[in-house]
Amino acid sequence: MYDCPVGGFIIFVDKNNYMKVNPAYRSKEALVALYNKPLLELVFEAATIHRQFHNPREVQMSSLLSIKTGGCPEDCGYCPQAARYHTDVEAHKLLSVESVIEQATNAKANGSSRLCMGAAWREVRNNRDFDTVVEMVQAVNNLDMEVCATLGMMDADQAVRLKNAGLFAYNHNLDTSKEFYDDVISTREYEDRLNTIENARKAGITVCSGGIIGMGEAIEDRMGLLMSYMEMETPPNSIPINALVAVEGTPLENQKPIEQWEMIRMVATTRIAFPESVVRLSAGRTKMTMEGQALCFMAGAGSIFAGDKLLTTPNPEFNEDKEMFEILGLIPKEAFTEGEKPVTKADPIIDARKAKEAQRAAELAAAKKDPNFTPRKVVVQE
Ligand code: SAM
Ligand code: DTB
Ligand code: SF4
Repeated sequence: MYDCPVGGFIIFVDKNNYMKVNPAYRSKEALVALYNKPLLELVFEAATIHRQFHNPREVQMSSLLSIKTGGCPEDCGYCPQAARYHTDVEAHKLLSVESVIEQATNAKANGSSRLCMGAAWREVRNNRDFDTVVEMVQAVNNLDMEVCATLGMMDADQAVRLKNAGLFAYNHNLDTSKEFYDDVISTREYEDRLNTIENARKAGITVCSGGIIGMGEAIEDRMGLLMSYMEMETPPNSIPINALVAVEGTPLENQKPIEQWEMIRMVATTRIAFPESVVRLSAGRTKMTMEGQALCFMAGAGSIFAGDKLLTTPNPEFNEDKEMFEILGLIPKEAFTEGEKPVTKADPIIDARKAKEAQRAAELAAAKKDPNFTPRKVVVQE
């Protein structure tokens, strides 16, 4: 039961009456008609649904952390991290586990209950870097934060390994409709993305998948994206809605910014179509007013990215968001309200490596005690 801050009336949330997809909007035509409804009617319908399935005062603060930046071999037309485009993004190798722990701890102290770690990879590879990411997931799960990762394509075994490390969510966006997709990306197929989402789902990881508006697509494409989720056996637990951040040097650099009304419509339509999912108001907030964002929360947005940087592009300042929460009466959402905290299990690959390192360290310490010990000479070639 919630004391609704907006209408001032009491709403009962029937947790037994969950509805993953709204049967009234199972076709693209129905979704397009919904999206085009008079704005305030659309927002009212969305707000009504939102209150039946979620606490309207709670908005999750999530922090994004780019753990491996730039130099990506893919050609996603929106992305400043693709190596082939000349943008200001400086490529950076994988962060250390210690640095991730430090940044996660700060994010938690500032009210974030989820950390989303992003890597500019085409796909996950079974190498030392992936072992390090597994350690990062273990460490952040130990901080009692929801751990989300977005690492590109991943196979079923890799998904299980991440789940065992304590991964709560995997973010892998379809980005747009099947029809418009080829206008934006050519180096990986829509089907590849669906497979990765399926691998996360099968491993028991919650799915976070959404898209970008403002790339030159039609309203039918925005609704086509939602139709792709309608057609899944289970729709995503979270649906991030991003407005394109047009970055100089990318093929989409000259795209005209969308009106914030379009963001509100997209959030509201997604909310109505998928009543249980968390709709995440994601990239593009720097171009929105507080009033525009308020309408998104009214229409069912249940999360924002907090902190002055997304992965590589700017986001509103932390203090601005703090003030917005105070003015609108929003409360940062606690971790694990949408699912249980995963249990971190031992990882055989990491444990074997650590055992080997410990053995080497012990051997070295013993050798140093030997009076005849002389360190091996390292020959540096000119
Ligand atoms: N490399 C991984 C992948 O593509 O799956 C993970 C990181 S990627 C940056 C995550 C998502 O960020 C993309 O799928 C896209 O939806 C979003 N994104 C990237 N650049 C963006 C931009 N300029 N504006 C809005 N969203 C963007
Ligand atoms: C998502 O849908 N949006 C976030 C998160 N998932 C990983 C990423 C937005 C990135 C915006 C461009 C950048 O900062 O590089
Ligand atoms: Fe690479 Fe991901 Fe950017 Fe595409 S969106 S270029 S896969 S980092």
